[in-house]
Amino acid sequence: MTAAHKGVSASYADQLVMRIFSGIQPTGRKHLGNYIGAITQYVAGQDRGDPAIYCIVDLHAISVPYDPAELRERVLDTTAILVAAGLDPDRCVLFRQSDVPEHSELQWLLSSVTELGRLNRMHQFRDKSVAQRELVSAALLMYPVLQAADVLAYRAHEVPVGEDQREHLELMRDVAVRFNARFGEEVLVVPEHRIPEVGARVRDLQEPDRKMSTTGGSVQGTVLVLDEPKTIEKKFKRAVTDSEDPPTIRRGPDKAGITNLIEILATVRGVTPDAIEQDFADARYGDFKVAVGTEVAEWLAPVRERYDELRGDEAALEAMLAAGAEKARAMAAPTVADVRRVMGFGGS
Ligand code: AQP
Repeated sequence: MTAAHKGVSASYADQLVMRIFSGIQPTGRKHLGNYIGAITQYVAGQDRGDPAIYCIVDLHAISVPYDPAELRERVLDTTAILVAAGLDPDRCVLFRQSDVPEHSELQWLLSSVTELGRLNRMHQFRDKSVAQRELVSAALLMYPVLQAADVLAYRAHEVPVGEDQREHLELMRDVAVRFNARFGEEVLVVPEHRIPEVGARVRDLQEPDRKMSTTGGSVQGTVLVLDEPKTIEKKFKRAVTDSEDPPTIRRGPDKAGITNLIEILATVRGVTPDAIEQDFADARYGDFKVAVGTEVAEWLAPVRERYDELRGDEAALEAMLAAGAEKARAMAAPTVADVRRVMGFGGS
């Protein structure tokens, strides 16, 4: 048993190897932050996970105002992006959350051991409820409990996410610990998060003090996976830097824009940020921005091309999701059965 498995009871640790779980929102507008912070990690996880389980979280999407017809389309967009990026439905479990009702059931059951005050204090809830012009739904408040149910249903050990999800991960760990203590059996596995060392927080190119984001960012500062290469290059050319004199390509707390560009290029090249600083030691900001833009555009081009091929065949995407849901249910159902048993539901 590794340190990552320390929350696992002896019986489950014996049965399980390394289950990875992560969820992603159904939007057709996946950005470079999602791509670096999550999707590239998902692809790498396929070789480590046994299995790696990836869920398109359409139930989460209804926590803010949405259009039902569009939701269905966006699920297919996201499926196509993930497969285009390298997810292989034969090597991982890829499915739509609402196809597996165990998620909703477990959410309700876990809400009984979740502290309301803690949900009220979650940063994402506070930010999104303040920004919400229409109804602030109870679903927005309950979002982290559903997220806990997503992961705990699979007894996953590892959750690859970006830095912005750290608080939700902590809550889900506490829910698992509290549940096991309350019902006296190690039914749930306490998961660990896996946050990448570089690229955990890709920043908006125009407002580098904030994360690149689907809902909160600037249009010019948000690089979409499906942007045309020319658009990507233009967005990087206009990236905000700083006024250091002489201009220096180095990371630093007062250099959010340049630090962001260094980390992005390090991820694209698969090298350390130090190596990027050395390579561009004598470069001017303008040349550096052009280099990053060109390399990111080249990096994403095959994903966009493959996406176009896949997105045209909706029946194939639906079949992929249905097969994934079947595999997912087979794993989630035994956990929910155990949870129900220890909570006192059903006949003995
Ligand atoms: N800027 C980011 N840098 C690194 N990782 C990021 N993630 C999100 N933004 C960044 C990670 O992407 C994963 C999937 O996110 P999601 O599609 O489920 O959407 P989200 O978490 O709600 O993030 P968005 O897309 O930016 O939407 P907003 O900000 O509008 O809520 C997650 O693992 C996340 O950590």
